[in-house]
Amino acid sequence: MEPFNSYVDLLSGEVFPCRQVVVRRLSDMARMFQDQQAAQKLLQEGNPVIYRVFNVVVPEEYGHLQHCISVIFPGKVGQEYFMTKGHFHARKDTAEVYLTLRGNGILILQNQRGETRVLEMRPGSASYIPPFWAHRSVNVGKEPLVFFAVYPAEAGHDYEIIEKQGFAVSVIEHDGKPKVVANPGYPKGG
Ligand code: S6P
Ligand code: ZN
Repeated sequence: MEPFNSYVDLLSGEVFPCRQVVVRRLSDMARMFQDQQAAQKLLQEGNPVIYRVFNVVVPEEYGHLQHCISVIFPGKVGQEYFMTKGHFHARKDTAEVYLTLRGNGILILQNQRGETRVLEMRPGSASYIPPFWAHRSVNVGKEPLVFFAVYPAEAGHDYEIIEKQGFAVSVIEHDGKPKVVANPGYPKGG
């Protein structure tokens, strides 16, 4: 195939040209938030967009590099900040790099033993997600969190484990600041 450029608007995160945009609203992931009462209220008030992903389309084959921009909007469900669904890669032995372009976030990582790590996301942070770590990004700031991701094109996404069990930690606002807390719903022993 021919080499090509894409262009990123560093403020909005929009990619040009873009043939594939994923839009995640609260209704797509409402059960992932801790405060179900707050989630239901927000759903009734208008079902906000939580994030968008602008994908550059490349063949989903070994050797290619998938790349995209994610934009997580600022906001909270109860005290919990807007976040992505989070996933393992379907091919768990594939890594990923996130380069944050705008905003402030926390990247939650969790391995198959249920051990978690968190990394800060701010303009200029290049976060390395090694193979076998599930990942979820959380916008803890007041502006959109915009980051560029690149990963092996054959990696795929596995949302099932996270949909069932969630992550062992959540990020909530406490005294006006983000705080990483244990998730009471997470099954003990991973
Ligand atoms: C893909 C990469 C990101 C996420 C995006 C949305 O491997 O990690 O592009 O897909 O940030 O998150 P999620 O969990 O809904 O796919
Ligand atoms: Zn990923």
